[in-house]
Amino acid sequence: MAKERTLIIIKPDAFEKGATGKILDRFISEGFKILAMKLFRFTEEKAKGFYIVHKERPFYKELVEFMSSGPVVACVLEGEDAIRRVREIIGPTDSEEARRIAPNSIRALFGTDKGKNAIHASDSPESAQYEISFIFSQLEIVEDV
Ligand code: 3AN
Repeated sequence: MAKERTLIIIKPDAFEKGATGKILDRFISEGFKILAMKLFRFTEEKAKGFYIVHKERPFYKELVEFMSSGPVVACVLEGEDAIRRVREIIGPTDSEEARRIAPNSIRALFGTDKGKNAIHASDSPESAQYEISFIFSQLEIVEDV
């Protein structure tokens, strides 16, 4: 399996509860390299653009409002099979389900429900590419960590 890059976003709920350091530490201890990192707050417009694939979903408005409700921390992570492995570490979308079936996952440990679920991670190579370039410029990604 080749090295892959993926994007994570520590969502406003996890940032507010002070979980950022613990979440970053988890990915570092699982062997991922952080190639880029940014603390910022989405405007509603930017959150809409980031989540454009979900624009027809019933929860789109709620998702956009939540993601722009406070600061977030976004990172580019690199590692073998990173997209699949990071999705496994974050757990299922619904944090309550995560507590039942993946109790050590990040959403089980730090999320609340389906909406306030602590963390986003890219779900395919296409979405990783779109999401990384949505948030980071080439100069902000370190190539030789
Ligand atoms: P995931 O983030 O696990 O890939 P998706 O792609 O189904 O989940 O949904 C994208 C985001 O939309 C989720 N991270 C979650 O925050 C939000 N979301 C999904 N389902 C709901 C829902 N029923 N109510 C509110 N927000 C939701």
